[in-house]
Amino acid sequence: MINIIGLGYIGLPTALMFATHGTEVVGTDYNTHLVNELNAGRTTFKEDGLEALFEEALNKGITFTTKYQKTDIYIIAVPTPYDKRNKKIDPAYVIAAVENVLEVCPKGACIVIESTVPPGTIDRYIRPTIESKGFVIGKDVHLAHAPERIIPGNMVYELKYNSRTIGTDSQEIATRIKELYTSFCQSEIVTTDIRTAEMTKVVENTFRDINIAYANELTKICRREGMDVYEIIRIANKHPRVNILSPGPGVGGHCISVDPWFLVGDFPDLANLIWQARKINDSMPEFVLERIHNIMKDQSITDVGRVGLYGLTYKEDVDDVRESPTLQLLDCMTRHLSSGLKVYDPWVKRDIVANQYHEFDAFLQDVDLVVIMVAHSEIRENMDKLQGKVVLDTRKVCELPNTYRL
Ligand code: SAJ
Repeated sequence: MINIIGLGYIGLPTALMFATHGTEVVGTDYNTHLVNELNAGRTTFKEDGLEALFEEALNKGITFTTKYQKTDIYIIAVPTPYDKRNKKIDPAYVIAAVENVLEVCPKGACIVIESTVPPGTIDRYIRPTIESKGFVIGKDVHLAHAPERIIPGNMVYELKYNSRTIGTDSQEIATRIKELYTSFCQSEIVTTDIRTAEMTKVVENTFRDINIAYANELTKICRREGMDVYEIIRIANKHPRVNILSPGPGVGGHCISVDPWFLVGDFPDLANLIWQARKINDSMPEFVLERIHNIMKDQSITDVGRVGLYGLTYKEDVDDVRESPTLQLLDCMTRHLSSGLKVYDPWVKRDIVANQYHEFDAFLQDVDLVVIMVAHSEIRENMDKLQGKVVLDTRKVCELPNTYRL
């Protein structure tokens, strides 16, 4: 049996994957409401293929509780909240989870940390926590770091088919944990030491951030020169060794926009490119605002209340708004002491900003300029509803007349 601690975006699908591939699983979360929902047969967020996997896992006997279990393997996938002001994550939940495990685990148990943590966190916080409780690492308990790599929107597929990294202190534990993940992971599982696993995960997300920053910087250059950045990237990407990502209104989410700061924070004198990339991507919401301003002048739209932002989440077809470019843009407007933009997102049911709509048609009725911030399937499948509107399309999904690009 394994005990998965933390049943959020990563912990839940991972627990379900283990449960449907021959491992007995108990999922633990301190949130009673979430545990009750799962026990009542309801998933707690939307994700392609999750419902079916959940059904199958329930049939295979997965259970959910708020209590930590006595077992040999613990997988910790708790959140690592991010503090925007000092660009640091708070490892308190990971530390608390480890402490709770130590209260119940038998001798020789293995604690696998899946949560993404800044390089060095396990040495700096987790080992001292364990040792301060009188446990000897490598004898009483073992440690492993198996950072997740799945992309929201395609998690179920990627759990099976992405390669994984497992960091441990010994080959024996590496073999034991690798065998466990092999039950469902059909791709290569690389074993290494814990610090390398921590660093590799952050390096992967930083690489993507830098690539997107390149696309965004090209967008600004092409805008000034009156050139089509999308056409340039499309052609450049035909080169066998070039693969530039897509420009956009900014980089959001809890991963790509956060992880590079770990390197900037720890190596301020060395992480120059990484820092510049962050600055470029963080400047994009302001660039979108400038574009809105120019288009309003161009189209003689004088009332900012007739401008609508489509999309509040950090990317398409997910309900996660963490660090979303739209929220960054609204924040930027508030700092410029103006507001009044209308906002709508089919994936965000609760009110989180001013002037937020919950009906697509009502939103469209009240605006003349629609800014596509997120290319949810809803708008891609209903593009004809934007006929007659002025559109600023930051995602290159709209081909209607009167469409502006970044
Ligand atoms: N974005 C662009 N242009 C692009 C691609 C993305 O502007 O060409 C924007 C998105 O709109 C979004 C942000 O970047 O605002 C991040 O989205 P994403 O889809 O690139 O990545 P995430 O944050 O959903 O997931 C990433 C993935 N990491 C990599 O691909 C290296 C995923 O595999 C990780 O598991 C995840 O971070 C994580 O949890 O660390």
